[in-house]
Amino acid sequence: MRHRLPRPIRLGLSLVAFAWCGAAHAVDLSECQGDVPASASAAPAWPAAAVWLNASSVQWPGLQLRPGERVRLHHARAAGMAAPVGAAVTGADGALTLEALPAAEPPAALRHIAPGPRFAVPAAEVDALLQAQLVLVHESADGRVMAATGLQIAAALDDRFATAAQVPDLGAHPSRQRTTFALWAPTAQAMHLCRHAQPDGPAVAIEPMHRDAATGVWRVALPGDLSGQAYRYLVDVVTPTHGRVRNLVTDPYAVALTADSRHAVVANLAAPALKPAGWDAAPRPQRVRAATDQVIYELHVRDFSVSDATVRPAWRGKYLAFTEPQSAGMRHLRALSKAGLTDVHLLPVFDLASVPERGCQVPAVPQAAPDSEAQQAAVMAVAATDCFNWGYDPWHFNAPEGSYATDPLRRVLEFRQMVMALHRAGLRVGMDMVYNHMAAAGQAQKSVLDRIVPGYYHRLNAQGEIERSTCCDNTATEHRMMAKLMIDSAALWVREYKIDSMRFDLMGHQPREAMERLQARVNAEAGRPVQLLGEGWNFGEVANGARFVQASQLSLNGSGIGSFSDRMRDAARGGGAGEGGDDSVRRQGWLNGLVYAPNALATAQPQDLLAAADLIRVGLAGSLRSYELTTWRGERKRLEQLVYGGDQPAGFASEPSEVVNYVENHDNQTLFDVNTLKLPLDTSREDRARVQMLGAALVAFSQGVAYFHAGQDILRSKSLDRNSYDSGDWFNRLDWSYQTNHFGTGLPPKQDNFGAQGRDWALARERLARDDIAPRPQDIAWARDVFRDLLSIRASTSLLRLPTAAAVRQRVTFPGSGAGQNPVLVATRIDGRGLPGARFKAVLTFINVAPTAQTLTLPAEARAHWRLHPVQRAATAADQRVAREARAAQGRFHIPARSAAVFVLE
Ligand SMILES: [Ca+2]
Ligand SMILES: [Ca+2]
Repeated sequence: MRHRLPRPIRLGLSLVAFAWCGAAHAVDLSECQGDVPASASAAPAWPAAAVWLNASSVQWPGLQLRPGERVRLHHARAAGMAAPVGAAVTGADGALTLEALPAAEPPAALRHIAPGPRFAVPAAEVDALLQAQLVLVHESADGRVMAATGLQIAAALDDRFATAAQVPDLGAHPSRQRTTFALWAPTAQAMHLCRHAQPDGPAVAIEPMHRDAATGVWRVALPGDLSGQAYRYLVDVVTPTHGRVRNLVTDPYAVALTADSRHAVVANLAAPALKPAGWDAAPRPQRVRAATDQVIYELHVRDFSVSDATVRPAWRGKYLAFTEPQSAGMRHLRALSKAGLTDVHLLPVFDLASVPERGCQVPAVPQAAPDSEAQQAAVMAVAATDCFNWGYDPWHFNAPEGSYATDPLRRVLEFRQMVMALHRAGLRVGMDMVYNHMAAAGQAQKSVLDRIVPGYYHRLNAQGEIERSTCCDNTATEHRMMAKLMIDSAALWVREYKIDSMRFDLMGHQPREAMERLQARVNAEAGRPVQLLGEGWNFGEVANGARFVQASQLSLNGSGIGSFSDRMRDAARGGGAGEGGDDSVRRQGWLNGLVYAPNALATAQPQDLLAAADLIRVGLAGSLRSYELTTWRGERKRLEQLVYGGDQPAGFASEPSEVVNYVENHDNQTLFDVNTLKLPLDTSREDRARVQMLGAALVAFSQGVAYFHAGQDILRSKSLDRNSYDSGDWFNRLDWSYQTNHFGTGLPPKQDNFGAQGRDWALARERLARDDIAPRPQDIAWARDVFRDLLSIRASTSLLRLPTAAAVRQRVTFPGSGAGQNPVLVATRIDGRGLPGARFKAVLTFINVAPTAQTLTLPAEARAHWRLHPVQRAATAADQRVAREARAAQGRFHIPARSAAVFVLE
């Protein structure tokens, strides 16, 4: 039920006076009680096709205005207007006849709106207009409605209230003398604070708030330190869909929350009670000097420990699991840290909407056949109320998620305990930030931003509907206060939680300009560089710069912000994200048999393998625009001249810090699973493990940021699930006892894995039912140890982590490339002369993907004394095939089957 005002309120001349007036006769404490009500969804009174260009003009795209006709802006404080075509507008308080303005190009920020006439709005009226229901009407000479539209308000608010971006204290701020509350809501007609003495107890007080006319920020200051008290706001505001409402809503700047985000909680993050012992003085790992030093492990808090029997039961799946130093999981992370891992990147850990924070369900999953439908049926039956979700559904950006705390009221303290424990293990902590959409918008129960400033925070299409290209209700980080929220939030995490690095979900939906301001701000807050990377995909309503210069792969170059690279990923894995049916088998990659080990459905031609080998080299050279490669056709080309995906440059980065190399992350199938689809069915278990480690070697040997998915090192499988965001613990768990990789634990959930006519399930069944695919413990242990050797090799020399494009151009070459090459064996030579930290005079890495040994003869190296890398020739070397069989003599390099070998000049 939506919450309508009890009676119309008359508008006072002074907005402040109005707020007092409203408090005096219209609001009582009962309105503060209970849960935030859900409103039935409703269509807007009018599509919002007209757009404010700034605080003094509007444009009506497509309007044809003939002589004698006019455009009038009708307004109604209490909403409830009607504008029926052919009749007169009803319910308005008044109307302004708008003067036409000369035609002009729209401002750059509104480049996407269609042409149409423009009209001036009198500046003196704008504040009152923006608080009222508005309808812009095309009227005949006798005042009948010919057409009516709502208005998109963002540019007017960004212009009129520009100084709000400098407000430093949005949210609740307690101190000994007083506690201040501040919320930006320039279109609100009134605002009250509901205060609860106890979290989730009844509201005990309702306080009127006062509007600052310059910024549109509403404030109240109350005596005393109110830390620990809960609060919400009552916002009287006109919505496009529900007329004037009184919205009970939490605080988008809340730093703490009660269970399930029912209330915001006042908290002083500097208070000793919210800090683990030693928090302030605890040292942070100092192991990343250049962004390319990062070696990242992407990990979900719950996956990490939910099935780890060495963690006390109450801490499994929780932040505190990281504080069990002797658990199997922490031993695993410490071993990776010792080998060279620098960062753990956590999937979303801010407050998310999709997991109950108390009383989540744990499904009883039956023991059933490896290809049975029964397991996924049991998991999916409770998916909406179980304890698992990836968490890409942000609710409150500035508070930790409560389901990962042992008690949602302890979320701040326990999050910090996790950070401290990871830092103690030598690992930096990165967060996955999801500012591109919200869990909900409009008058939905879990909507926050849109119930405070309706129509402002989300990106709208030409009809005023929220764009949903990201899956969900897209935010508009090109709007001043949405960008401020994002930047303030990122700053809070680095300042208050010692976050070391950040990854941004669908970063291409955000302006580069906002990301660069964010970068400057987090660096300043932290007093150190905070490395940023993200998904720079280019799609949706913002694609190709339609609205702004994006923070996307192709337009981030020069920013120093990293983008995931699909170039090497797709060449290595084969096919691409989102493929299904026979394609998911047919389209093999460089790692899993393309041409040289065809599967039953394969149709690829030799040139496909040659082209893939060149894309692998693109990745090894950091996907740099300026790097020159001789292609398999014998042409010398800069990587930006090489074509990828039909219409894109293969090289997109200016500097190696701008590329993130990976072959597996939480999206799509794990590498083990994709290889299961594409490798010939009779591939041995040992070879499956070897192929997986060739993928890891590719990342470890590439210039740029190295990025791995948790469990990639222990052959992680999701039983072929291609989208496990809500597939429960069952399809997402990790086994740090190294007994199983969870392949063959049932058909993956039907919703994203069934395929056309069930073809994907049929292909899955064929594989899951086989008893010769799932690895044995010794295969998992082998992969685990080889992976650590690969990290040690990367850590051993700065040559695998070159910080600049100039250094890559100067030092990296690809012997054996060009025309006439052997595409199954890719060699990379990196010259070490004069480079600090190189340790070797030169390094030569080899990856042989073929199931047979390969030899590369390099006459130029005939006199050099190449030796296997110390890690690979040590008695403890994990890959004994390489230790025994890889050889270099007189410029002949012999690389055993399916092996990655590194030679050095000492
Ligand atoms: Ca939550
Ligand atoms: Ca779930």
